[in-house]
Amino acid sequence: MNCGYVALIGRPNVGKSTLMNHILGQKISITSRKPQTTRHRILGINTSDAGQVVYMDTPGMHQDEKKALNRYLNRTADTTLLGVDVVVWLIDGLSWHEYDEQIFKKLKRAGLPVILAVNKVDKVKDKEAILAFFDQAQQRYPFEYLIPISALKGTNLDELQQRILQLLPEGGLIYPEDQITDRPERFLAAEIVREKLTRRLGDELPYAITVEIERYQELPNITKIYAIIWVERSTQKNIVIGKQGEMLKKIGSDARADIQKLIDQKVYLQLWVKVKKGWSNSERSLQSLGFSE
Ligand code: GDP
Ligand code: K
Ligand code: MG
Repeated sequence: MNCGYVALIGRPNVGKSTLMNHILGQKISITSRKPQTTRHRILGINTSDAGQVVYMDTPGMHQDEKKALNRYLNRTADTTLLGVDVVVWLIDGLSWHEYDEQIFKKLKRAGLPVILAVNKVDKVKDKEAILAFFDQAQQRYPFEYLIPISALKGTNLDELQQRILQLLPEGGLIYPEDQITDRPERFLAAEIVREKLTRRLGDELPYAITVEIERYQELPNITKIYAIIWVERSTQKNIVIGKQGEMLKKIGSDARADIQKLIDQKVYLQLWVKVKKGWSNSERSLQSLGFSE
């Protein structure tokens, strides 16, 4: 069998987390229309008779290095290429962006086998254009394979997985065959709460939010989860809570449904909103909130 590590890389919002979730058939990595949704490196492990593929989902690179949170995200994205066997580079649309030029440079240095996956082909009408783009891409970099996919609809994901397996080294399992991620359930629960916040709140607010699980109690018939939603200002707290608590209630029930699906057990979820001034801009607050690698 073939076993190894695969880095999923590409600009924010190209669909890296959506791809990993579709392949695993579970929500391991949260997704949204907004960049910076993924903040942590998360492993998704897919084991079959043919072998074991360990996907590494990563946050994209972020421009504004003044913020401590962005520096953290960039460090995480930067170190991902160390130690992987294969790279899957996702792009969205048939053109290169400024950000992609940085990726070309990094890949040339790393010298790893790379699959170029053009994602969101469900939105592309002109299929001929994809082939023309592949011709042009191959002149820029010696890609092993070029595959059009839809992470959302599942198009060509079987082919993608077969190609990945072919490129992985022969060897034994890296993780036990029933393990699907390296993150504990309480981490995934916090991420699901953050996904609902990110999806329901306006464009800027998600960046000021982090979620901390204060208590995670696994009882025989129910799992009780007590979470704190940290924001940076009291005005943000009011928005998260909403009129008569409506917003917080919606976020709680969305999150509870997804966590129940994930852990396959009844969930009681209690959410508190608290203010910690400037948490995203302080290395020390980041550490105390679990941002460490
Ligand atoms: P990431 O930042 O690269 O991890 O991107 P996400 O996985 O969070 O996806 C960003 C957005 O693109 C989300 O709204 C996804 O639903 C959407 N998306 C991802 N894959 C596809 C796809 O194949 N087709 C379409 N139409 N949308 C997609
Ligand atoms: K995103
Ligand atoms: Mg992501």
